[in-house]
Amino acid sequence: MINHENLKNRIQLYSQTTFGSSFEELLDTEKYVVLSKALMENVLPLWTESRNALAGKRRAFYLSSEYLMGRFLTNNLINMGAKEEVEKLLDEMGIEYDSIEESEEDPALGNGGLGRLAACFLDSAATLGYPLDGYGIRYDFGLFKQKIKDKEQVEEADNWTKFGDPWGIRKVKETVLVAFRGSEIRAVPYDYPVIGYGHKMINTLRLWKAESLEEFDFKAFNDQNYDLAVKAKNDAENIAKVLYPNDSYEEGKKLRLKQQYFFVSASLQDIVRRYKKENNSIEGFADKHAIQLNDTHPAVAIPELMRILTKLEGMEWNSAWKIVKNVFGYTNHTLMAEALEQWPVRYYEELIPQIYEIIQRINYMLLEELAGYGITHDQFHKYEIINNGNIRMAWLSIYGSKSVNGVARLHTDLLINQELRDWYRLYPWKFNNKTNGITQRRWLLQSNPELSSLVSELLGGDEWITDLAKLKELERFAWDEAILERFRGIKQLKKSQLAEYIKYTEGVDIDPGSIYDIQIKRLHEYKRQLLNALHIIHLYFRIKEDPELDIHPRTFIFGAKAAPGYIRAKGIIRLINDIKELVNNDPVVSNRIKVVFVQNYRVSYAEKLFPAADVSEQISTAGKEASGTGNMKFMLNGAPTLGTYDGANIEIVEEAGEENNYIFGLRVEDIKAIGDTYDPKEVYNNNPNLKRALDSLVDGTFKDDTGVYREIYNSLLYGADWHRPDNYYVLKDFEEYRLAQEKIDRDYRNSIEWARKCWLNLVNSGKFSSDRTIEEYSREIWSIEKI
Ligand code: 26W
Repeated sequence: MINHENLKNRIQLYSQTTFGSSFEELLDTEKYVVLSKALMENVLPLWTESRNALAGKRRAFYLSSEYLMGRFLTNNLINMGAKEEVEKLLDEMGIEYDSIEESEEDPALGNGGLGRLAACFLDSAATLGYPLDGYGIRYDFGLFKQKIKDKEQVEEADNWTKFGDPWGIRKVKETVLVAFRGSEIRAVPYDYPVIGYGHKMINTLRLWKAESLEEFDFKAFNDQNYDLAVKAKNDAENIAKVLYPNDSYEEGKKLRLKQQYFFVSASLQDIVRRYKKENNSIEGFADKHAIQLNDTHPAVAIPELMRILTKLEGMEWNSAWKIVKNVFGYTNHTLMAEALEQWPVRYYEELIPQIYEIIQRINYMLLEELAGYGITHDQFHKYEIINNGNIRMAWLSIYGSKSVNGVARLHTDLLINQELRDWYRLYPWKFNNKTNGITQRRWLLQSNPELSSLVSELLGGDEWITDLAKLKELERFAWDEAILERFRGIKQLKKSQLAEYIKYTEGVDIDPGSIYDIQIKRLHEYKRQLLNALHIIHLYFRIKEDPELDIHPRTFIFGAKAAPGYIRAKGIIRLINDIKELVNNDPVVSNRIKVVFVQNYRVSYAEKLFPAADVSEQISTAGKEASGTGNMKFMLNGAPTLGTYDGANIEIVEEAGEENNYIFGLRVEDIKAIGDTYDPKEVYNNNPNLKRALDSLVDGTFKDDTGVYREIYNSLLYGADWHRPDNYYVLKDFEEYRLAQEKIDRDYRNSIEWARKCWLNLVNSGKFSSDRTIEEYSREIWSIEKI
């Protein structure tokens, strides 16, 4: 498919014209840029063809402030079906592909689950042939890079384009202007190809860069006012400068509001402009477009589309509203109250007054509608979009959309029965569930080629790559010991590879014969890394008092970034690193258990961790994790879940069997039932193991010069002024967690039985392909057809 001579010539040409020397002499990062640029030529024809095929068709757009795409090169090569060819070609030139692959900066334009979900969705839509394009922000700096220094998280800027951005095409001609009060900003699009697996369709991810209308004020410069000379430029560029590092905590920063309006306005103007090129009237807009709001971050799209339709297109308010209500869908990704966006009215007035006016009118319309339903004034506060000086973005999103969905069954049930109960009563037809999924292309085919080969061999083909439900046909091999042995061998290999990488990146020696027990996700109290940590402390003391303790060696691996302002989360990172020092440096204990904290957890690190896992830690407080998607990546790579009845864990064990997983702890109904009667001190006083572990936070076991361990200890036993003691039931769930861990320790020793559990997880993971999720969105919300 790829003409070798041609590609080689292009590679040499780009090497010379871009970096001034031959390809062989370039740095790996430069080789990456040159190779990618050269490959673009193989992408363009299909990309153009795919765009042309969209003319007149109904299409969907995904608006998201975050995309965690992961590295492009390998993924694009695999999806183009050209990876082996290119590897061979490089080999002929005496160049190793792997080091080029590893030199690519991992673009971290997202925080966690929400951003990675967006990336999986784009991959699935392009693969299945659905017309779904993404819109977002081309941040100059992605999520901070994390280093651990003296046990603590240190943040560094992530200049992800410093060696170039070969997959992004700057389309200056399609620049649009975005108006804020008193200033206009240029939004310049960068297009990234989203190549479907099998290379049959290429969709587009369009990310906007913020630029200034005026580059430079010459007069100010002449007057030696250098800062002023570039002020307009800096102010404009600051809008897309950096991704806000908060995940599930809303901070209400003006610049963040500017980011939201900036990319939303640019995207909608772009969509409308394209539509008008093909159509002479805007009336039919809703028939041709579905726009999905990835959480409320792009919710300002609702009043912005109203503005465009009424003020620019001259439509009547009511006809415009009909269109708006038929175009948008809203996905909710969290039940955490502190993550629900509310913007102070004064920010809107100050930055985008033209939009605030429209929101006010939408709010009046809502109240009139409520009155029409016979809802009395004293009930209005439950629904008001503008309430108490704030704009409630979730309320705006629900009112202005035709569909509202949660991301796992439990999550949607909780939305309907609790958080959004009042809205559900009003518009039951809007509510629906779309359980999340992940793309098997990146999370199995790419990250675990060895297991992929075994799967293809046993299935006699590779249809599973685009039809994950096929895996179910492999269920019968769960009783074939020869196959289970091969499966075990692959896991062993992935564990050795990870051990080598961890040695290289973290300098820690780990034993591939130990159980790899992995918890990788953002650091948050509700995710309860602390529960895991306390249990390790407990094991430490157990081994100290009984060095002969009969346990299988275990390696506890953590990866997590904390929001820079989240003090307690940072304290937990420090604690884990303190435990790591204590455990790994103890000659008796370190032969039995080890602790690793992988620095700068990100997509490319994740690709090495999931395939090597023996145990998947999914231990959030029941009712708090909307879905989780890491849980699915572990399952797909054959790791049983140690988890609570929360998010998608419930559906995972429903598919794979409870007997093949380790479920423990309080359920949503239990938490409801114990309510205010819960007293963590009682639990603490009655459980010596727990008491000993928890006391270590304050008894000098760890040096606590900042007092953060004392603060964590107090938060569990006494609470804080903003929450009750042990708000996340860490102490309450400790004993059941410990017992579940003991069971894992016993079960793991029967290696065939264990392999069978792992296998049954793998073969039952079909439901969790994002292909399935995208099919559901396409059919039930977007009403789009495959091209
Ligand atoms: C405004 C601050 C902020 C930033 C991000 C608040 C909330 C968010 C996201 C909604 C947090 C998030 O990523 N949620 C995760 O979404 C995943 C994809 O649906 C789910 O699998 C995770 O359970 C959920 O935590």
